[in-house]
Amino acid sequence: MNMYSAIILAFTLSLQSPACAEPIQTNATDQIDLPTYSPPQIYQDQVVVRATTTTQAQLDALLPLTESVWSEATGVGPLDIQIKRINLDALAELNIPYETLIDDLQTHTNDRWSQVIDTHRQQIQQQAQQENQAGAPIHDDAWFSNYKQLNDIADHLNNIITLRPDLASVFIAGQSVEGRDIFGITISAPDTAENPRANRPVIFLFSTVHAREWIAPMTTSYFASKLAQDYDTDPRVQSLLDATRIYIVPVGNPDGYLYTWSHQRYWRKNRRNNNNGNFGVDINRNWSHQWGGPGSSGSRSSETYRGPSPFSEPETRALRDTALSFGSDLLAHIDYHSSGQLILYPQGYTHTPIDEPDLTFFRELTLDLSNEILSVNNQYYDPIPSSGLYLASGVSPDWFYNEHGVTSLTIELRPQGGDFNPTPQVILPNAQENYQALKRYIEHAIEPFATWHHPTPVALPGQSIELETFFTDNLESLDPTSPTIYTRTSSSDPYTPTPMLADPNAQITQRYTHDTDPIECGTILEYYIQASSINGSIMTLPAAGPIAPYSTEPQEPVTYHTEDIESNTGWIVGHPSDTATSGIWSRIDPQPVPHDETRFLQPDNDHSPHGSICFFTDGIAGATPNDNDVDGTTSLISPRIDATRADDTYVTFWYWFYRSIQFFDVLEVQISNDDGSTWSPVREYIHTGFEWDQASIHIPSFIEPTNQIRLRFIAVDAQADHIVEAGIDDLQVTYLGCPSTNQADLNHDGVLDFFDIQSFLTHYSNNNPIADFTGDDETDFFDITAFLTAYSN
Ligand code: 0X9
Ligand code: ZN
Repeated sequence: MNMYSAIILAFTLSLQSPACAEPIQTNATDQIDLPTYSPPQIYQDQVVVRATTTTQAQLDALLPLTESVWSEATGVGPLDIQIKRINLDALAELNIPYETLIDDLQTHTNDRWSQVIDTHRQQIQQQAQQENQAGAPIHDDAWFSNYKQLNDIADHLNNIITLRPDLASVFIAGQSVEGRDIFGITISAPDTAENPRANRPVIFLFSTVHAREWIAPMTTSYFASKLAQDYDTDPRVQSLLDATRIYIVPVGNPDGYLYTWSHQRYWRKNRRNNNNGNFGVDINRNWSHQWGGPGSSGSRSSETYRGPSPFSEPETRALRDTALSFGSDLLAHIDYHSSGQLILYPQGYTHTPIDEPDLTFFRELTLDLSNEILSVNNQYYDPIPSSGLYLASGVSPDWFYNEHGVTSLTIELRPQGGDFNPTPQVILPNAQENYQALKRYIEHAIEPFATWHHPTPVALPGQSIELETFFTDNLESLDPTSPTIYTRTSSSDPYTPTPMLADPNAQITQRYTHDTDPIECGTILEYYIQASSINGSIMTLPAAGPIAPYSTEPQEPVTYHTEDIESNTGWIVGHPSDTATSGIWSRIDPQPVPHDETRFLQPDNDHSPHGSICFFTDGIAGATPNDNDVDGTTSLISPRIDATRADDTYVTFWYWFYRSIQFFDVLEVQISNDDGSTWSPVREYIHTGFEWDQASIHIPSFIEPTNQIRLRFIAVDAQADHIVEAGIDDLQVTYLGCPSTNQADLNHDGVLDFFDIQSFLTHYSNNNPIADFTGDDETDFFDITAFLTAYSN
């Protein structure tokens, strides 16, 4: 062990003993007297606009004119920028259209400042009244009714450790450029002989490496006091804190944070003096993994200046060293930012996705967290890879995940649009919804060695299926030879054990598979999985093993209604409530519109392998991307669907969605069971995938099935300068069952009749592969003969 690790180790050990916890020292000169302080009026004659560039040259000319980029994404297209009003003329000269978001930045900032001061006054009064009765409680929602200065945040943590030294202690992660302590708090159940703290794995959370993101330290401060408060009353929190140590650093960039209170509300970086009058390094471009790559700047004046070398900044080093001090105890990490309502998983420096099965692991995890958040205040957080937002290199999760195999996320808090000044009323609901997600995140992290199994895939009659299961080493390592599957096809038989096959390992997740024997229709396969750690802990999936196993019954998706859009079978474009003036849905072979060198915002082709037509919002390319896109709302209504043939009827369809900006722009899907008189919401697509994506909707989950079902697809473009493109193709209606044995029973109703002939002829004339009865990839005369032969049997 070198000297350095020895110090780290000693430091870590000291954290484990709450008796050593000294309160965080605050510096009175760091505190502003809110009612009397007047921040310098430096935003006079500045505005925030959304400028839309169409070429890299325009963007290159634009950036030097800006004071700061507010959008999460810097790229050609719409960009939110802070800019001097006098520079707007230059935008006009550069032919860059813009729309004003904040007309007078100084007034806006002053308005918010007065809000903070008014709330502060009220709070002081309330506190004075309360303190006459009792001391400050460990957690008080009222504290979250306003933004708090650095010292207040330190006091908040100090209050927690004073009231609950058995649960919490504070620590210093390191010092900032200007020498301030980067403080944090550890929350964990009391240290006991049976469950020593030192054995518990660590969840590491930090926030506010970007100074202006004021909602972030409020969120993580909420976690600290709320966890401590809930420990006594909420068994769920108790078991989480029994199992882990939660380390929270609310303000990763204390110098910058103070500077946003005292000098520049919209300061982002740390306060490094870069000389030449330039200050600040972006701490979230200063981590070593792929440092210097795309989405970071080598220019000292840039908002995303990466610093002279990886970990050049003491703030980044403090967070890194804290993480390293946990060694292999570190299970999971989150870096909280604002804004945009996003749950970002690795990686950020490249569009190349991470390897499977980690990718599936992160997708499922973040979708789950998004649903947790949604359940609290109905706020949607988009779970996407960070590169889906924009490329950024030297960001923290890339380091945690790629260099250390630690599950790691960036969460962009409220609001949805890029405002660093949401009103103080947003603090509490934002914290509450994220607290809900945090609890789930910790639960995912602490299974002894996390294992999960996908919902059993549907077995096709007479075919083998691949069952898969996943393991993530947490506290203990999986014995790689141990995963075994136990199967049987009759409940009176014993189970047969078979070792599962290991797939090549990814960074954090190991996948094991088993191919079953072919399963006949009418047979039920029951199975469970067992594995052990190298320490001998046994994990059974599902937990009750042979007593309540997983089961699967072969079922085939039986498609009895197909709409390939090659002919119009009753689709309706338009609804009285539509407002779109352009970009109206039409049946068309879409014309390609490039987004960048490799991707299209409007595709070259429809989705069907045969044919070329789909529904698209206009679908003509136009002179610029913003021509012929949707402005307003436009509705497309499907033909009538009969959903009464089976209990579980699904509609699947392929959709395209592109939007140029995170805003209210969306592709909404609604469902009706009364032929379009009334509509209920089904889905909202907001993520740009640059490809056709398949959606599957289980009708009974949304509406009472009838034979009068219709779907309505509404493309919404909230603002004319946004680009929105949407497409729909290949809609099918399907149920799961054992299929009819006669191939000519095309509508799968068990009878051969006129409807099957009609269906055959429609498919035949559309060259639909369903009409390819001879299976030679062509629809020709021989298929008619083959159909008639099958029909007459
Ligand atoms: O740019 C950042 O550091 C984060 N966004 S913020 O608006 N808070 O500055 C997001 C980083 C996420 N990573 C990638 N987009 N690659
Ligand atoms: Zn940020």
